[in-house]
Amino acid sequence: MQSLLRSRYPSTCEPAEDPAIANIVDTARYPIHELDGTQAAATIAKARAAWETYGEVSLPGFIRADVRALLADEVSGLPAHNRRYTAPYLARKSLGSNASLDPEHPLRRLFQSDIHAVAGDQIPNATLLRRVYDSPAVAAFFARVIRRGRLYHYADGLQQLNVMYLLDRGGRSWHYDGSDFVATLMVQQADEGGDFDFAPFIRTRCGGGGGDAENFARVRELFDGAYAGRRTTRAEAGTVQLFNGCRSLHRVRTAFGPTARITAVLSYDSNPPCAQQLPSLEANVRNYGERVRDSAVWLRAQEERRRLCAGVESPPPFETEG
Ligand SMILES: O=C(O)CCC(=O)C(=O)O
Repeated sequence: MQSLLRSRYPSTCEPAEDPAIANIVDTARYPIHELDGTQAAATIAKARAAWETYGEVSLPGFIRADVRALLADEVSGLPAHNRRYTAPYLARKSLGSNASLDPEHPLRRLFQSDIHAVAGDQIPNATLLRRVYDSPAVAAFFARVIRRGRLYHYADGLQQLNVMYLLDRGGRSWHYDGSDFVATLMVQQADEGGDFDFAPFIRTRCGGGGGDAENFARVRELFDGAYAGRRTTRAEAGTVQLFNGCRSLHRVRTAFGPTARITAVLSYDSNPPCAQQLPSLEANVRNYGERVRDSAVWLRAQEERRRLCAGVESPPPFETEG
């Protein structure tokens, strides 16, 4: 069983050359190995403009066309946890009971989700997907676009890299993410449907916290199909999307057909590993199933974190929002 935190911890994403990544990433289109060159400057400027306006950047053709089928093949059929639930878009305890609200209030609406999540420890090391996630050149490029000095791998081995399957009639309902930056890679698109809808910066701050910041009137418009700010994308395989999901409400529409919609979610953090806030055991059990509680995987990760972060005050675990 591989370590949850993986052996590179804590010096992940060190700026470094990674010429072999050109076998996977289309570096002619995205010159991630020459970030200070003229072509990279133009690519980064365009991406930054989208990031700042919409909290979203699509990078079509980021993965080379000749490796896409292999990449998909390597991450197809991995052991996954089926998350199937009906819930309001926000289920935060701090907002209190929804029962007394106006029946038309957005918190009273219920939405269905049906997705299959592969946790990071189930994704083999020898996959092209891992090469992309582990690449310091890729992380450095993303950091430039979103104006972070540096990005580190997320130190929770279950959440750092995920694969999500949407099978026929699967979908993911409206939700926010717990972090302000995630990179999603479209591995394989569904035959039909599977469009990504989002409402850029519809809430005023990450975490919301109820009250004015949630902008419930606008969310109600969104759910009624009357919100003018909604945007929709439908990525082709090989596209990377950078997304700020903690202020922008988003969903994946129902996918149809025998071809699974497969995305990979690559998680990074601006803080070094020992300063990162990691998910609680309960949050991981919800995301990846009871095996997390029952196996040695979680205990070993906690032990490793205690050892590596001895003497560093790490933030307490949190309950994920997404
Ligand atoms: O699969 C996608 O395109 C987006 C997934 C998503 O909503 C999320 O990771 O929060």
